[in-house]
Amino acid sequence: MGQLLTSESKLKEVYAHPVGHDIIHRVLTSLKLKDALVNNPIVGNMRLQTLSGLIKKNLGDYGSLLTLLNTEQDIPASGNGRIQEAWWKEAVFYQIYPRSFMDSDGDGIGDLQGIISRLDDLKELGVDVLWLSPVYDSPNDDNGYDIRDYYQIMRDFGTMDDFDQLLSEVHKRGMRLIMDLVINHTSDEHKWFQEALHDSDSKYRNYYHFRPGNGGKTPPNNWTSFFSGSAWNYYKEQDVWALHLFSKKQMDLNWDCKEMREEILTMIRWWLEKGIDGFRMDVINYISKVEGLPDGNETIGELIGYRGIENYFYGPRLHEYLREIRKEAFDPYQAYSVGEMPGIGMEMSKLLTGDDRKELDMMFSFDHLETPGHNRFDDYRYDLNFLKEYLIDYTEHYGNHCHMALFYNNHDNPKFISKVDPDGTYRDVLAKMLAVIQFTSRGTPYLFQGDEIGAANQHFQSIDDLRDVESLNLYQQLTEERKMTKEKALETVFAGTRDHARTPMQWNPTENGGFTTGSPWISGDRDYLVYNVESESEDPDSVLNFYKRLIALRKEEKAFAYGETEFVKKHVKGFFLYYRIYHGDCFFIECNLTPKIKERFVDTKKYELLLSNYEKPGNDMMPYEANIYRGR
Ligand code: ISL
Repeated sequence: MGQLLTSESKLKEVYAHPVGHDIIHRVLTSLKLKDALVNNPIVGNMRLQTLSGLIKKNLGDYGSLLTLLNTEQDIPASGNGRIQEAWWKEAVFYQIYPRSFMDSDGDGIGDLQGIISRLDDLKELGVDVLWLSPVYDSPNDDNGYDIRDYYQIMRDFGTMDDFDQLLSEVHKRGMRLIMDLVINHTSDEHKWFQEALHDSDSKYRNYYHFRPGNGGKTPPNNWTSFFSGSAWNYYKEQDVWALHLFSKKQMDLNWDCKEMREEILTMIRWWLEKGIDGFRMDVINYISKVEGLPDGNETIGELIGYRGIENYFYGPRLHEYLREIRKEAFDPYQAYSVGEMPGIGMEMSKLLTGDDRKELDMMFSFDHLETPGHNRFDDYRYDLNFLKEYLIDYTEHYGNHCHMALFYNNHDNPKFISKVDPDGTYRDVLAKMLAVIQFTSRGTPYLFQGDEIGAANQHFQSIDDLRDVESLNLYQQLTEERKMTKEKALETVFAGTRDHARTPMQWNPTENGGFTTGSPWISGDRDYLVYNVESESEDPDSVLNFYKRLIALRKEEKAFAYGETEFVKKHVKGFFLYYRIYHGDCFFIECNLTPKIKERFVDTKKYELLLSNYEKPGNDMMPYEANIYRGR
């Protein structure tokens, strides 16, 4: 890349750097400003030093940021060139949260036999690949994202025989299965951690981030955990600290330890040897930490909400470790990989997923899940114009060597549809319109269980309704440390709790939505009486049947996976209009992003209507109307 960036560098020079680009883009977006501002000569020519003086906000020592930038010397390849075809660019993925999907034995917890019993439903929907949230042995402090034994199945979910049966049943139906790979941390009950903690001479000490105790006075650095409080546990008996970015029982692994990496690679190969088709990699961008684990910048910590993040969200050896995993474990099995990467922007993503880079196949970015200035725990109305801008930006700039993951929901977020339309007035049409956008944009669609029936947020009543460690810790922090009233704290927690996504899947209108014959580990409200797979299967106008038609259409036409996209009137707010063009085939998609009736923009009378979320498009566009046509 050449020249190193210093405090003398100009803003436009920083913006030209992939990491600089993504950081500036993030800051500008959060201030509701456009990147074009950097093209303004006065702004673009401003030196970093001047800028930090001007905003009169003590940026503190931004040396760590410059180091972060200067560690990345590569630039993304140009996005031109032919798009390479791949099965995963054409596939429909479906995420299963096993604990809440289907219970086969009445203990109130979903399990592997439950999943097997529902495979035909998924096949009929048109799903090609299942992604299972973790099913490994775990004490469940974070519902399986705290793994105690990578080689065992969680007892609640069944046995390894059940797993083998699941895998073979999936393959029998011509589908694929990918597993969750949680290798940034293990449970504190993992035998490596236990040995490391109890024997300071054990080789496992170096598998984690241990630091001397000083009698427990001050943690080794100021980093905060994503689940509230300091990122360090103090172990009194051993007089030692250990790092955990997530819960107190999720201990971060030390990826600079070669022996630890070897063990992880062996484990990955063991699963691939069984025949699974790949992995979704949990917070994989956090694995490499800056040497010495230096303190986090206070200002960045305040802005982002978590202190220390600049020291690990794009660590110095991240590329090296990803390449090692790919070469040593994935490639020999042609395994597929999608990385969960909070905080990674588009240019950095190109360096992590470009098909020339030999790192990952795809990544999940979360930048579209909240509109600028909001976070997950804010109670607000999501403006779909932001989603449109985000998709246009990726479609126009991600290039042909990267492929986008298209999703609205997962197990870590309240329902997207409820952010847009909190009282559910337009629930069905909106669910269908979002589906149209997801399945006709360029990228690979990922459904989360329940998307296909239009699942919405729950009406939780009390803190006892929740189970998630993040929500419970936050509630405690808000009421005890920040002295918020219980009502206010509950409002905040309910707005963002991950438990909206974790209540039982709704299969039929019987008690507990047919999820269990027992008492479910977490309860939803009585929404299952109307929104459930069985009832929706029988209703031709249901969200579920709409999804089936839409998925079938996407599979018939390669244009949706590979076609070029031509946006129409892209600066007109409230509309999302585009053509998808591929080898002479052309499709037109029109969406009204608002709950208002709007005059139609493009004359579509000459086109052939393929799918609509209203009976028949009229002269005006109805609230959240979405149509797919063939023609031009
Ligand atoms: O919920 C968040 C923190 O406030 C998200 O940032 C989330 O934790 C982040 O996306 C990482 O998620 C993944 O790793 C976590 C686990 O709790 C999540 O369920 C998982 O998806 C730790 O393993």
